[in-house]
Amino acid sequence: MFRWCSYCQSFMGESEPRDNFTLTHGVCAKCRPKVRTITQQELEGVMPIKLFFNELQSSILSLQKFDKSKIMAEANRLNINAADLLAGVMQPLLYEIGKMYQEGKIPAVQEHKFSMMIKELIRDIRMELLANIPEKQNTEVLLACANGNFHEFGISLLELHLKKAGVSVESLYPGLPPDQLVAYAKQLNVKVVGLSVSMENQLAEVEEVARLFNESKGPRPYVIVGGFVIRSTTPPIDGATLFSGSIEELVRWVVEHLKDQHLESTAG
Ligand code: B12
Repeated sequence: MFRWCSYCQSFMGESEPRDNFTLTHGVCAKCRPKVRTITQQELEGVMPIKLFFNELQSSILSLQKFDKSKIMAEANRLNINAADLLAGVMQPLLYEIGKMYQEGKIPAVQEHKFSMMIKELIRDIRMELLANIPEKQNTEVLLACANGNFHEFGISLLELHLKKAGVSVESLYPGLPPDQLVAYAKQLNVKVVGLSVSMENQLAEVEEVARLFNESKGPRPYVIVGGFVIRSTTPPIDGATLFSGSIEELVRWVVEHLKDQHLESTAG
């Protein structure tokens, strides 16, 4: 579920069950000290955001056109910041769209049109959020879609959050063949490679990347794998960390691991 603070309307991240894509309410750490008992506000504060989500969902179902500026204006009126809009409204909507399409409730064109709008939204938000963040010279993290994966929004969202946290990130999509990705990561000398997998058949590509890093000579990065498939149970991959946590947990994980010494390949 996607939790929103009833008091300041900030997105608090995901909670269990992870396969439930509805919005729910809570109290964020900043507001918690001000709140002594559960009030009507806690129950009702997130209602306008839920309504906004439901209206967007209905407009997808009724095959309406998406008006990006109207959506942004409504998010502004509701005091939802740009990063929260993407992570806490658009992300669950995308998951819902996947379900609607799978159940035959909407045609593929509707999913495509919504995806085009999200692409533009991410571009706008990226410019706004990252405008004042200076670029570092060296790349610390390389994010890439697994070879054959065309689902780019996951890594775009992670890139935004990592950059906001001061991490220097390069993203690649669509993915590269494993040998080329490994060569490029080594050339950049990055500490972390994050790979995104949306479908089971892309897991073999990621296993191959981990294997090539394991067998390469000299320093190698941490390999971390996430994405829609990894949200459910996936068998372990030798040389890679499977990550199904929230965006905030990922940012903490990366920042922590950037402090480590470079890993050495097992091949020495
Ligand atoms: C939008 C979309 C598309 C768009 C992608 C547009 C784009 N430019 O990205 C288009 C239309 C191109 C598309 C194509 C296809 N899609 Co599609 N798509 C989706 C949809 C609706 C949303 C995906 C999305 O953006 N979600 C929002 C992002 C933010 O979430 P996310 O990717 O999960 O990322 C989050 C986490 O997983 C994590 N994360 C992601 N990556 C990483 C990486 C690291 C390192 C870490 C730590 C974490 C992490 O962090 C993110 C933030 O929380 C999903 C539905 C769904 N349930 O996901 C289907 C879905 C993924 N697609 C699906 C399918 C089948 C396809 C197609 C095969 C359809 C077809 N027949 O052509 C093609 C495949 C293309 C390909 N080779 O990859 C299936 C996959 C089912 C499966 N498991 O096999 C899904 C699940 C829909 C469904 N229910 O059937 N798709």
